Amino acid sequence: MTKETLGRPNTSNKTVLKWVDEIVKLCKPDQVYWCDGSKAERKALLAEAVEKGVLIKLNPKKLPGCYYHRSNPNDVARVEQATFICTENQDEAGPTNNWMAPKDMYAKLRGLAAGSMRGRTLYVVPYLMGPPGSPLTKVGIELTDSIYVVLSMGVMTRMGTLAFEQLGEGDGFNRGLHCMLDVHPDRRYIAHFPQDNTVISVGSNYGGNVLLGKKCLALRIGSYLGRQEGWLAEHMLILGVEAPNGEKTYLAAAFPSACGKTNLAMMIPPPAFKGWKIWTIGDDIAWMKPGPDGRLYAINPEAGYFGVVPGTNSKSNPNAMQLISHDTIYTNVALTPDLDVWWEGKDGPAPKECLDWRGNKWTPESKEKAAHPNSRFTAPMANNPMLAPEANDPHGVPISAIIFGGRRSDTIPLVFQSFNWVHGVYLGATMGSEMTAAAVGGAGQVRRDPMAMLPFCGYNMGDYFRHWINMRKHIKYPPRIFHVNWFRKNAQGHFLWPGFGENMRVIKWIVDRCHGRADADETPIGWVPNPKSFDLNGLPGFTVEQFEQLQAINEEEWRREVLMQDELFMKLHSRLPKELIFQRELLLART
Ligand code: OXD
Ligand code: MN
Repeated sequence: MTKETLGRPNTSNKTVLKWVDEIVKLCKPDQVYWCDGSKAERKALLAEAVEKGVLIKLNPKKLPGCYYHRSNPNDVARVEQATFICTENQDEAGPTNNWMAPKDMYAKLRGLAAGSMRGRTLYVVPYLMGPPGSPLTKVGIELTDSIYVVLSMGVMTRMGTLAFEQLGEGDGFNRGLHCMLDVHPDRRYIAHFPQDNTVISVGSNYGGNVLLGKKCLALRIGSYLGRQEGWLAEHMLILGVEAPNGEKTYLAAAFPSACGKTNLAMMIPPPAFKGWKIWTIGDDIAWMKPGPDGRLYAINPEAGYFGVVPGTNSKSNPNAMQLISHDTIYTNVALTPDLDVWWEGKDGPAPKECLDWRGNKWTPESKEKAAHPNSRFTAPMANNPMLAPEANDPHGVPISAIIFGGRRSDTIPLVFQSFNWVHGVYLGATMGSEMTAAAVGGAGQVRRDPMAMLPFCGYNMGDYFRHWINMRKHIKYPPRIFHVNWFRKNAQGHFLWPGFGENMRVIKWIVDRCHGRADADETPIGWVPNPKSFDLNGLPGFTVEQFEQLQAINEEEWRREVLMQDELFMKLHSRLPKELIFQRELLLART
């Protein structure tokens, strides 16, 4: 950043200029910087962040172009209790969201933001969610006093003057304000005003709370806009499956956080699948709209990945290991004396000594983890060796299958297919996942997380289900809907399925079903593969009996499952579409 560019707007859009002026008057920064998104700007901002101690430059021989960041230890994850949907009526936000009336929340946040940028710089960050020129793409502008946010938004979005060019003189942009304040949990609010297309986030500097294009705009505000405008904003990866004959089939898949979405999006097929390729389009978010040919088209609104680091290694995700070997920002991993990074689950032995994510000395004898379990990499999608070129296609890709999944040690088979769209919506709506030992509620307890959108749906979840059901009328050739579970265990507590690259076998059955090539058997819960239609070649030691155990449908467990599903349905009863109640009755009658 140079003195000449400081304070000089790179747009003449009057609405933008007026709004920025209002926020400057409120927050009182010492200076205002308008980001242009250029390489020179990034270089200068990185140097400034290093000088200010916000980033540490990592060893350029081992990790060229990589930087290290530590967040405040009280600020390491999304905070659902501080996340609000502020609609005129509480019923619009629904029982699964925290709610406050917009007027009260605006008053509270204006009070907190007032004068909060004294002595600081306010950065104006214009960005696009989606490829330039796509009918699905949205413009956002984030005003922030965090240089870490500016640098991360430069990776995660298409950031800079191009967003002002797309906006022109219009006022159709998301207004985002982020004030770090003193990064104290008592003053932390992530507030969404869907009716004003506005997000205000204060008191945090953790990615999921402050990179406002991601969860806030692309999911919470996006889902609200999607219902009004006839599209779907979903917590889904998008991948392209290429068969040896060149045929490409596109799938979208929703899993709750920490179920391996990024790994699946970047999966490398096992040796037995010679000639097959998986291409990544997105690893976290899909925006989907019916296209003129009657199919459902998806774009990934993001331009980078904000992935969980621990557990990433050359077995779980070799493509990610390549991706994060250069030009990556690491947050809250461990730092070695030679300015390399380390995390639990990385290839090779632990360092003899390093600094943990808090900056304290760590040795392999230490009881605490060296890297925070939610430590992250921020890396541009362009560096993914298997990035599909279609990720930049403004038309998006036609989706043939939608996959829902969760982490379940019992009851749920490896894979099954819904009978039809509404039944598929029911599978998504009743999705559940086991919480890990670290989560409140205790290990093994199943949390219902419909479509993996529980923390991200910007309006009443019952209306969201209705929107999903209604979308069917606008899609002539709807994607087939599947449910998967990589995590089923046997009575001894061992995983029944090897997972990782072997998940390709499930993906192949799904692709074959979409093209009418694979057989399936009808069961009370849906269509399932049989050992003849499911490819087990080249999986030594894996028997047909094991496959049958994985696919087993235990009536007792299913009856319990249906009763458990009721918990969420009761909460949503006033807005629950009757189609879902009928699906439940049908399932009960079949089991
Ligand atoms: C994420 C999440 O960060 O889902 O992507 O929590
Ligand atoms: Mn996510």
